Amino acid sequence: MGLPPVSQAFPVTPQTSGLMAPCRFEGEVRHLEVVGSIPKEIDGTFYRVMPDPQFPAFIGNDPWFNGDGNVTAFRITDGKAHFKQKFVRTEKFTKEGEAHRALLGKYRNRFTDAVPFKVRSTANTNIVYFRDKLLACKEDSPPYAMDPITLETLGLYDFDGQLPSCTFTAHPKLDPISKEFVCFGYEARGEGTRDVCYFSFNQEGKLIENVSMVAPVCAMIHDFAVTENWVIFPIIPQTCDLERMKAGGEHWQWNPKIPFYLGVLPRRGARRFDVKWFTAPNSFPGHGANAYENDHGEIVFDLAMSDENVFAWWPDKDGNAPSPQEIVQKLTRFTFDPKSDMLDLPTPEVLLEDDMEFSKIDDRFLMRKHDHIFFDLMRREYTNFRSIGMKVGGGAPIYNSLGHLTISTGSYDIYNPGSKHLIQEPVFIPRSAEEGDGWLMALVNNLDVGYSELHLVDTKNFVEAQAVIKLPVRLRPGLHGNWVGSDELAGRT
Ligand code: V55
Ligand code: FE
Repeated sequence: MGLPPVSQAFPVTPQTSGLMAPCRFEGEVRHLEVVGSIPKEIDGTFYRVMPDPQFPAFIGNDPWFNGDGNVTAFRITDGKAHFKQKFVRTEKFTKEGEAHRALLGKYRNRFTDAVPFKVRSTANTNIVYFRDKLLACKEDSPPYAMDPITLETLGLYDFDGQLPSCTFTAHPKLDPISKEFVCFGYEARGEGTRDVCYFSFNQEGKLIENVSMVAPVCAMIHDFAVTENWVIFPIIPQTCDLERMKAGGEHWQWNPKIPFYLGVLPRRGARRFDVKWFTAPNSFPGHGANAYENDHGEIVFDLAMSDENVFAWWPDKDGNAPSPQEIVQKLTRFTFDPKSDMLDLPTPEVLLEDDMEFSKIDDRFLMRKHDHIFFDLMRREYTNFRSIGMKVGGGAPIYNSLGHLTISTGSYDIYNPGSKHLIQEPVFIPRSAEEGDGWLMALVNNLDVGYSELHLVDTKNFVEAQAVIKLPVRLRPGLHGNWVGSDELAGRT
């Protein structure tokens, strides 16, 4: 078989050098060094995943988004921290391991693969706990299930044959009250299709909602939002064209000519034609913080928004893309009546002018009114770029601080881990029943020493870390993670 040649070394490109050099480490380190102290009441596991290519790609300019999912578990108990890391055994990872080389081609373009794949998932975007399993998600495929203790891959997961879509979002949401697992898939009937499938599972794992819809365009729907009565689908103006893919081109192309579409569907008992596609001027919807219904029955939806194409490595048809420094995402609030026949959305309110992303709320308030939002923040003046030895870039998001916004009071706290430190998505760990009372935990890249650290910050004392947990390795920038309390894991044997 004439496979395309491939190097055994990663190219010295922004995607695979400096901070972005692949980590590729699997293993376990018990009793990590702790500077400061971890409160004994914290008992659970912080799971996160990073794209981390096992092999150098055989196609040029492979984006960070196409790396193999490598899952990290930080077990925190009795004031101690333990580390475990394992790649998801996807079909891609396994076949490439057997062949000793990359076989999967371009991001979400099977026409460029060296051998056929049944499932192209890299399982690299989010790691979510549902019932007794961890689900390693990539939005182009069903999830892979993993054992939450050993991180062993159990296999592709189709919810006991009930999964009604070819694809599964990387951002499913668990209703903290009903424990319903609210999900969707786009390109749900195959690549290039405009079909969107909304579905949910109850606590027992039974499929209880299943609606098939058609979006106005075939474009990326990365995150979504849920309220008590509605489901909301923000469409990123990155569009797909099957003919372009067949010609060996990119799955995505930025389209500045289409509006920002926001699909709104009743959450329960909806039918195919109940979806309404609201519109706003062309812009880029990033990750959501939360959505809820206010006293007037309006939807309040808080998310990161940008006027620019945040995924600049997929330019428009003329090759135009912003440079990374031009891209600013702001915490933005849409308030609108889902029953309105006026499909153009009212102008949103900008809650913060700072460059931010990766917001988290206290998950116990998900789908209901929240008052606290935590997020990653970039204040360029906090970072000593000249003294950071390690190159940063390659498409990974770069943030240097954590923010905490209290909406009712307008109070805004900032935690900065240091002038040579970059910070990844935080998770919130609750302490009392009060919304937002607890800790944030986030992975930090200490570019001074080249290793990674976990910072634990009390939300009531956002000035300095309560504990800095040191790792003897450098982890790559990752995407998403979640905190799973030991009480939630206790159900399993
Ligand atoms: C995102 C990440 C992805 C992806 C699509 O952050 C969207 C958004 C890591 O892969 O495939
Ligand atoms: Fe995401």
